[in-house]
Amino acid sequence: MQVPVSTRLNGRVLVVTIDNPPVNALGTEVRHGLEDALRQAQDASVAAVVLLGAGRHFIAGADIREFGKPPQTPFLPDVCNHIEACAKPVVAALHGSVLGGGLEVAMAAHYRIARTDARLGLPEVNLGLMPGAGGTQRAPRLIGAGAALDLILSGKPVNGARALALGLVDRLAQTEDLEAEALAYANDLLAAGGRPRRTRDLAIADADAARRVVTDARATQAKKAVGLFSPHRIVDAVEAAIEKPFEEGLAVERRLFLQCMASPQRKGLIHAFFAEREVAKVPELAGIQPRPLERVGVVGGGTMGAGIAVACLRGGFEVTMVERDEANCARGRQNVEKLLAAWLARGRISSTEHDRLLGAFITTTEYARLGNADLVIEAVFEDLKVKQAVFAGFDRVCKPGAVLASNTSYLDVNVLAAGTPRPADVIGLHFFSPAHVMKLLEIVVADRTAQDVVATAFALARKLGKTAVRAGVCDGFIGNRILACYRQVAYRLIEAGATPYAVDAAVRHFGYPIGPFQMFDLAGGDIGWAMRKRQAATRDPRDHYVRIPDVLCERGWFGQKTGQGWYRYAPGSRAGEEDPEVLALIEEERRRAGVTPRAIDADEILQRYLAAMINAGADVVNDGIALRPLDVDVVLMAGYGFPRHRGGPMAYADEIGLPKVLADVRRFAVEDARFWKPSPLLARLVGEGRNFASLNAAH
Ligand code: 3H9
Repeated sequence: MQVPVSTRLNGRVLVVTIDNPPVNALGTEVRHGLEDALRQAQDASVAAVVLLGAGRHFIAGADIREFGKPPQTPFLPDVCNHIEACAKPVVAALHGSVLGGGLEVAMAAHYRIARTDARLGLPEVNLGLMPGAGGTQRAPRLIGAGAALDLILSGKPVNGARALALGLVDRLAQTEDLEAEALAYANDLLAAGGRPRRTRDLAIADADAARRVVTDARATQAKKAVGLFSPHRIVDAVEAAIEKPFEEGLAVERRLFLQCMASPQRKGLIHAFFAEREVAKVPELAGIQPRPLERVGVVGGGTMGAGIAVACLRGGFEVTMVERDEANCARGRQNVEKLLAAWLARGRISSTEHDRLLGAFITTTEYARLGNADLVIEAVFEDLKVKQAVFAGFDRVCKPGAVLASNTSYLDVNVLAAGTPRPADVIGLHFFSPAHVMKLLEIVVADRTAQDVVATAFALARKLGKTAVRAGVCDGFIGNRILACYRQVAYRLIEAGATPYAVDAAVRHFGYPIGPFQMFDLAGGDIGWAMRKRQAATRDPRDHYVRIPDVLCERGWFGQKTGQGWYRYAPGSRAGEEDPEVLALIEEERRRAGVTPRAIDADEILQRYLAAMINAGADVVNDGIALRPLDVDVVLMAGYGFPRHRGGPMAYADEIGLPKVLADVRRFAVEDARFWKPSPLLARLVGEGRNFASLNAAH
């Protein structure tokens, strides 16, 4: 059996190595191992201790998999206190991730040496938590209350050089050999008669300034972290570091940490963390090697094509963009240059990087230039005929084995594949706009797509830093198919009596950054209108159809780009104002449809909106379009703004209970059984007393 903590005496220095792959998380065995090592350090032969992490990281934090289970001794705060209490100097040698509990261990050590590329941070807030092993008490003592609050509230790590400047570490390693340098540091300390230097004994610099920092942070979080639990507890804990003796501060931290641990937000965020990693594990791809991938071709230089090109350039690929004529080539190039220039201006890339990326970019009108591409992506107008013409071009010029991808958001990838003599190479890559920013990529696997093509798409996503989710073929795949359902509910709600502003407010209150009507205004109403017009001929006349969005579009009110949509926009402003004219139009349309408006409160708005979303999510899983409920969660969180702290709609449904969701759907079905059809999967799970998580676990 592997020992997660080993010790070895080097001269008079006890080298303690934590080796708990993949990230040296501080699980129970590691905590026991550290306690044993500290006992060994009491031996007279030991004069100093060096703490090291084996592999790529020092320690990435507490073991998140243990959260929510009965806690096991020894507890991490006690282990940290014991490290700090050690009578011999303890040096922490830091590389890779030094996160959460890992940084808390390091701060409890007496001295710290780090590699410049180490990543030191307290990211607990991203998991709905706060540092719980002394971090809120030791960080302000080491680096001051302001820097500590920045580190803990942002959750963002700093590198070794920044950590040195902050006073979080004492020395930077000058060579690759961190162990040798840490040993040398320990021996230097011993030679100079160095004693343990305990963080707990440090006074917080300028307590009055620290108090002002806390007051400011509290005010900022009151605005920024509305509805979130842990950020406010973090400010309270840092305040305790200033106002109370160390032991009392630790007790405050412990109490608040346990409150965070018990909150549903912690559950939701940790589900999000694991779900985002789980989506990359597609069972059918085990052991399948991706195809080689170096050169990418993009057809279409509009907003989408340019965003995809920039994402691919940043991912390290050479990109050839094809447009139909010189004018469009120039426009495509300009679009790409604009995005790169914006990154440069914001410091996201250096000027060297900017020039390198542009150097890897070619525009051309000749399809033949795609001949050496390993992957081609079409990002042309969302029309089957247009896309089929592009695929015919691919057939002519692409080398055998090239992956042929469509960035369609709705169209049938099977039909596109059937139109080429190489259907096994065809796949859907549904990027989200703006494609160089949005994290989500739906990988749409058609019936005849080869498995190594799917593996190549996942490899591409990894290189682009995107969260990829496998989706099957259907109208809208995972995300847009579900969106189509809850968008309908939003329209029905305003027809029935709610205002768009009340719907948006309720959805924002739930945790979305913006409401659906704000989203429609942002995306532009014309696209959905065009689609509704296309679908009009095939729409079942028995389906209830809400005409209100069409009425707005008929007036040319497409949203932000026309200055008027569901909201009214002052010239140059993106902040919409409520518009009495829109309310009058809605009123008129209700009269025309014979609807007597009724009062609908925020609870009902959310019940309907979320029930439609969850029910559609269950259908998507039931039909095999999504592999698991967690895939639906990731799509809606990464691409559609569903609040992460609620863990996605399926995890949220588990939280409120599937019987309640099913009862809601059945209750609404009494009014309109054609729209509200309980998902067979939802009904089956309720019948079996199971939840969506049980399906995630079954994979
Ligand atoms: C904390 O410390 C609380 C304390 O203050 C108080 C306690 C009392 N535990 O991300 P990757 C797994 S809270 C368990 O793909 P990368 C991960 O699931 C913690 N498992 O690799 C994956 O497993 P699998 C504060 C963990 O190289 C594998 O490791 N710390 C943990 O892209 C590889 O992960 C954090 O929030 C963990 N802590 O990124 C840090 N971390 O292979 C969270 C990872 O089965 N971790 N795993 O799918 C990270 O940010 C990234 O994992 C890291 C590596 C940057 C370290």
